Amino acid sequence: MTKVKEHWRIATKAIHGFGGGDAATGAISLPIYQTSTYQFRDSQHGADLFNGEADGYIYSRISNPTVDAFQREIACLEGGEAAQALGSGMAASFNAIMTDCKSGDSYISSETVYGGTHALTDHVMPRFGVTGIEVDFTDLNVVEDAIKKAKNPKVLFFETPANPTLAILDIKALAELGHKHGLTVVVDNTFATPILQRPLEYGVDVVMHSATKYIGGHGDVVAGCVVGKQEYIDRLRNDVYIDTGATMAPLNAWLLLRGLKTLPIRMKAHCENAMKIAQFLVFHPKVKVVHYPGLSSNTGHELAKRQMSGFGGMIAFEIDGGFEEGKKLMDAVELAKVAVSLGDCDTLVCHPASTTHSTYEKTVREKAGIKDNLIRLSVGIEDPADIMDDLNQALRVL
Ligand code: LCS
Repeated sequence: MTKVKEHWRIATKAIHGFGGGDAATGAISLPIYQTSTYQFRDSQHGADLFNGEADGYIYSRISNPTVDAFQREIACLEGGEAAQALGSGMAASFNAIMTDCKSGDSYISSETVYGGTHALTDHVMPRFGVTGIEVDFTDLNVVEDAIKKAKNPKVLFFETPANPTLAILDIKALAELGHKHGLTVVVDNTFATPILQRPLEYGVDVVMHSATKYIGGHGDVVAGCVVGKQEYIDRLRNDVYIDTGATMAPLNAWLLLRGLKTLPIRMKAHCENAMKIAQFLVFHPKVKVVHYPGLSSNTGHELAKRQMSGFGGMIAFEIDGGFEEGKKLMDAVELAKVAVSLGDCDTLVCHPASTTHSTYEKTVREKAGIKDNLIRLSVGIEDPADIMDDLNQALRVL
């Protein structure tokens, strides 16, 4: 076992932050504890585990050693006291919001979020009597107005960089605003990862991820997690998670632990490639606008420089044309894979208006900056020249 040191740099934490392998055998690669249940020593031991007088494992929906290791690792990387692993990013968003919202309460969400998160606000939460209000988070006055008008507001929720527009939001200012009104501030840190941005350091209460993306990194896991204070994670577990059961499988926790070991070097490669591709797209005659926080022309550039240590691997760009041209471009790429999801080693490209963000009503989508001609590119870690060649030949069809 490894004694984790607070002062370690992030790349060391990514490898050792969970505290090392298996204490029982010395195995450096932690075993996949592929078990649903655990044998009690006797009936009193079982009773003690249930009434909290003994520590240990009961049932893998409640906890599992491989999943616990992933939780320690992601908490270490985000700089949080504790974490809860979940079966998906959507489960993470739902659990994070429901920890502080019950029927009759409301939350304020950024209007530019992943399409599934918008759908959660638009038609799932109302079924629980919880109202989600989506507004433009780039304007703090608009956010404050929404908080003041909301009935029993409890949570402020946002993504930065945002899916799919890459809009950058001011984490510190929004955390202060949320706290001024007594709200729990939750940030979806999926696009940045803890390698590039650690929102807890800017005062937010809770960070969540779709671990399906960069954390896993290889397109082979669907998973999520929530990181925060121990007191918050205890409430999330006891009030929502345990009895709704969006559990992470032990194999997935193991894949994520493996993915995290290379997250720092993968993010470096994603950032370098994305910067090159963004600079190439800026000068392409078929591209009208490139949204990449690394470009000095981007409205979020200065803010991104303050709160991120790199600009990430996601790019959005507007092509010359509309909905049909967007789809046409998708049909012309050869190396890039036309797919939803993001953060894989492979370059993935999608047309948000017809896929990931089709959950939005058209006018709401356009107000959120997700136009018909917007293309989202998850830049992989292939040779950037090959990605450029592919985009170049595909853009020629427009
Ligand atoms: N948060 C963000 C920022 C996301 O991009 C996604 C998924 C989620 C939460 C939900 O995570 P999941 O349940 O899928 O693990 N984003 C997707 C996307 O843009 N295309 O496909 C999924």
